[in-house]
Amino acid sequence: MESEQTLSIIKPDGVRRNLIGAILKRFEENGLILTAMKMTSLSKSQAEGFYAVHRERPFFASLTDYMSSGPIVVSVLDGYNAISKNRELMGATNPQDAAEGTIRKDFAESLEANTVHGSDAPETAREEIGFFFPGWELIGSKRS
Ligand code: IDP
Ligand code: MG
Repeated sequence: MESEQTLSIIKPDGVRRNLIGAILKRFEENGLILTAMKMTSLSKSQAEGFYAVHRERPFFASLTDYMSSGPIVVSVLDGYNAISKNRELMGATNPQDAAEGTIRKDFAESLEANTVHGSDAPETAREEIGFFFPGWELIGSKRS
């Protein structure tokens, strides 16, 4: 089975409410392997770059203000079907629609402050990992 990589972000609301450990535990308990990780923060213009795909959306200004409002924890998760596995653990974008037991159902504050980000496809995962991590910070297959 070929493993896949995805990018996870614990958003400012998650870090602010001391949820880093609780969220990382869910990844580990569900077989996703952390192969890069750091706490950092985004400037407004970095947040605009990261979410450029949403620049025409009405929530873009507010979303990028929020994403640059405090520290975030960024990780690379490795595993079989890691992209969809992570999306499954996260739950639906709107926490009101998220399934029981998902991160967003259990922790999200609102549709915007929904605690976690996860890449949605292999190409975006590659781009998003490259946005945050230079190659030498990626542990990859050396981890296990
Ligand atoms: P995703 O994070 O589940 O992939 P996207 O549609 O890619 O969802 O949206 C990116 C982020 O933008 C969401 O996680 C959420 O923080 C925010 N967002 C999405 N839709 C809305 C909205 O209608 N109002 C406010 N914020 C939104
Ligand atoms: Mg998305």
